[in-house]
Amino acid sequence: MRAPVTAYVGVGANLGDASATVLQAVQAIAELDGVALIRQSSLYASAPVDSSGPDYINAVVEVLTLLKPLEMLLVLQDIEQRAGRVRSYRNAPRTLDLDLLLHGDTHIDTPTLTLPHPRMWLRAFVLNPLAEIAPQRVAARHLFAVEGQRIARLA
Ligand code: PH2
Ligand code: MG
Ligand code: MG
Repeated sequence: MRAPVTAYVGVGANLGDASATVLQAVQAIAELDGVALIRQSSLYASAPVDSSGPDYINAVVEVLTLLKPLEMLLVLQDIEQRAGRVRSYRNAPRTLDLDLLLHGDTHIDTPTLTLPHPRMWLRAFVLNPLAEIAPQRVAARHLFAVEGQRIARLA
């Protein structure tokens, strides 16, 4: 038997009805075999970072998962595909982006997956929702470093 591991997934969208897409994605994550949804952050509206188009809607979820990191990546990519994600170019506007941020204490660096997510500490749209649901995982200095990025928690 595999032991369940706590993992965090970043959810983002900035095309179409982004809020509805993010909420549907959270639901799809909750319904995955071997994955239990533990917490979900509020939705946040954030200015595109190294990207273009309308503001993003972002959220972070905490799950307990029996899946290994690469298995998680595949099921998350499957949810992206089902939401109509088209992979055109890096950081292109997208209907749905699901990023595996943390998977237990896993540290890996491969062409397909790097954990922890290599840019998560630079992004308010990840750190603010993560700090809402898992404050112990976000150092104050990291939050401080992204204070200049425009982001608003939605009601
Ligand atoms: N995702 C990106 C690039 N830029 N900016 C915001 N505000 N939110 C995102 O989710 C986002 C981004 C690449 O995945
Ligand atoms: Mg991303
Ligand atoms: Mg991604």
